[in-house]
Amino acid sequence: MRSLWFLAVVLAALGGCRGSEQAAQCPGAVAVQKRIDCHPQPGASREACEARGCVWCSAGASNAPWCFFPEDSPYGYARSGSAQQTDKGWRVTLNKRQALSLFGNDISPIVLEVEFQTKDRLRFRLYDPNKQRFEVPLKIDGPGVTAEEANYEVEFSDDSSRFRIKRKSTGTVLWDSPLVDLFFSNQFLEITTTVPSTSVYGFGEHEHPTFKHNMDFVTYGMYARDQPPTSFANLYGVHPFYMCVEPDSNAHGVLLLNANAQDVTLSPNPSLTFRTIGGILDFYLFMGPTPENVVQQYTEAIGRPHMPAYWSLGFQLSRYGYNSLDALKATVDRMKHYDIPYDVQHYDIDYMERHLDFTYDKVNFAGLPEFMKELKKNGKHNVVILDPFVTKDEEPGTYRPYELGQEMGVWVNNSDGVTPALGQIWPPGYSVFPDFTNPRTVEWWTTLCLEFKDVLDYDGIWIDMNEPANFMRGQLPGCADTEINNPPYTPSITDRSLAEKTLCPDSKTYLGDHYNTHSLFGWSQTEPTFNVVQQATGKRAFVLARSTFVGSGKHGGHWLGDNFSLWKDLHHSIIGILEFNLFGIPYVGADICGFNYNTTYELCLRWMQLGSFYPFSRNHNSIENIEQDPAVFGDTFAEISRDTLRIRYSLLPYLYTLFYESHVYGGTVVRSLMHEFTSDQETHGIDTAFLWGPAFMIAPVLEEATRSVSVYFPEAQWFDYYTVLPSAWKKTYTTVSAPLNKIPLYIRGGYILPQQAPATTTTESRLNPFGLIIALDEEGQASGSLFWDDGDSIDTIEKENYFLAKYTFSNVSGNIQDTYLHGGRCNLV
Ligand code: MIG
Repeated sequence: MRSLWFLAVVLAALGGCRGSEQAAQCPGAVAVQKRIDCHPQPGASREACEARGCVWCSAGASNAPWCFFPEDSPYGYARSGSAQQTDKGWRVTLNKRQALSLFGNDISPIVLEVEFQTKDRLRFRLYDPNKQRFEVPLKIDGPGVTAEEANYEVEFSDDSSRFRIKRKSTGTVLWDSPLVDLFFSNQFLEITTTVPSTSVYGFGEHEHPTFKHNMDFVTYGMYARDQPPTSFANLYGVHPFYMCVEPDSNAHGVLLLNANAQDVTLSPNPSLTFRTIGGILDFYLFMGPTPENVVQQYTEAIGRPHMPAYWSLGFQLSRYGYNSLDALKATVDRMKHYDIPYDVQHYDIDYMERHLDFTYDKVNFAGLPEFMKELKKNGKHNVVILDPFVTKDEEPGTYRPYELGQEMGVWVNNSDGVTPALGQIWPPGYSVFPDFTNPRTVEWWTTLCLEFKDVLDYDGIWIDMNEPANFMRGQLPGCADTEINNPPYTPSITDRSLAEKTLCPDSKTYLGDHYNTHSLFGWSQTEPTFNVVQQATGKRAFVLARSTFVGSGKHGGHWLGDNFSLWKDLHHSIIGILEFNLFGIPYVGADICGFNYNTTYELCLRWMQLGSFYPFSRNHNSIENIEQDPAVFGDTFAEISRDTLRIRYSLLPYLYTLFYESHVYGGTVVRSLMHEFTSDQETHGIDTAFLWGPAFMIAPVLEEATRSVSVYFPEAQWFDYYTVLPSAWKKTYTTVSAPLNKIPLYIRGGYILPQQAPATTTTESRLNPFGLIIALDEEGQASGSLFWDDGDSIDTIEKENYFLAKYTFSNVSGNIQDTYLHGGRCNLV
């Protein structure tokens, strides 16, 4: 009672103080929107703030920091001497200005080096010239261009106090960093830049409430973590990449290639403040100028998305906790009963014997090998889950994965570099963690996955828990209290702990301290898994990875993790999918109907409708929740799901062609309206609808008990997918009807979309007649293309084993509606 009362008084006092103190009362204060946090860790006080030489003032915007750098900051660096020419650019030395330090161990001098890699890609990095620090093992290089050839201009301000990058063609300043706001100490690196607008997208992995960011002093932490999507939490993967749309609609992108625990603050100035606790500040700027160009240039640098197998574009079923083959069979039977399109079956950890990798439960899943073969015979495909931890506590001589790994020395070690780190996760006893940064581990993993193929005839592998997850805070016996385990600054991540739910930062991996390589764990597992799946199956690989990093899309897809069966998660899934398309991982989806919690009939139905248009379309559920496959809710539900999935299946030739384009040219598959209608500011904030490529709009219902959707139609000729009628809507919101059995879908005039009659599996639908949807623009023109190959051979593109058609159409009658109807579903000969 007393403490409650006390709390109330404190809150009232804080409120009063905020309300009455004016910004003008802040001595020497910079404008509120320009404040940069001088006390980013919790526990700021006036005393602590002033001891750092910073200004303490509680007046101003509610989210603004109260402790911030003064105009004449006692920190930062100053340029020393003139620039030296290098191979592809120049470098300058920067010296620390004063002795004062925020977090100790400042490094001086440091070097700012600029590389003109291509005309649209600039690398600029800040590093310690006297000591090799950790760098992400992802080499991004370019042939080099001259300053004249580049589309950007790099300069210092006249007084050398700021480092700037401009877009040559417009003069827009894309990057502007005051050197006084630069920090480069052993465990704290910080840099701030203004950005030319508040249309900023990206940074992951998070559950962002909007696709276009709120920039009201919002901070996002990045550090791989086994964490169900929650606002502001750092989730499974790390993608320090953003895209910004400039006021004149040109777009650029920026990558900070750094794998250490980090955070970024988006401020209203507008500006961005990056803080990381290790490595170097290694930035890459991509000039666009269209949003699609930005993603193309980004994936040119980090690796193009892999080409998925055609079957993996089919609908997929999964659940954690079928618990028996019989339960699984019952699900498959009712899917068949309703003839719901369905291509892939996933097997979660309950197929294993006591959660042991490379085993299957011979009691509850007796007959699993035969069952998988049977599904395969029926044109379906199988995906098995594998976890990255191996129990050490089986009877000697009984568990080969552990014994072979032990013999080969493939585990992540304790800080001594010799004894394996022991955590506790799904398997019984204590587990060790394979260190995929070690080539020997890759050998071990390859051997086991190949052997396992003879046990279970899988087509793809789902790699879960590779943050890596651990149910403890650090390994046994806990983390020593050292600077590496408890750095002076811990970024804004959940629990402010680097060891919670994972290993201690001082653990040793082949590439160095876990402190540096933690967020690369899943990334380093993805490529070897991709390679072994190819080797084992002789076909195009399917790898579904939970933890991703810059470049993961080259070898894997991603699902958005353990979402909840809640309406807000339905909406958030669109944002996550749009973001992963920016990150070069277009093969992405969320668990349809929600993973955690029990779903409801209506939520699940709306989710089946939306999920029918996820690039990776899988209904997945957690253990102990009610069943939620599309056949379990009765006739009506099943019929609606079947109808929606049939639309998906009929458009798979279009989706597949988009994946081909993404694989070859690097753009997105699913994209926001902003990508296509960039100059229309209204599109910048839209994340309730999205597009497949340039031409197909999906405008789902995202709210309960709602039977209509407000859809924004940008400037184009739009056709209703169902009625094939042209609409008069342009640059306007229109409320369209969406009864329970319908998800609003639109085709954009000017495009030709290949399609094919649907079937229960893609194996069958691929044999069906093709058609074209020809939707004319106002000039009576349309164009499009079709990529076609056998759907699952490796390297069909490299070997030129494919068919590529380009279609153009010019209207003769001048009647758009007629053309759409008559040309709409013709067969291709
Ligand atoms: O601790 O394998 O995100 O999809 O069903 C949970 C069981 C482990 C987390 C995955 C989820 C999967 C579940 N896994």
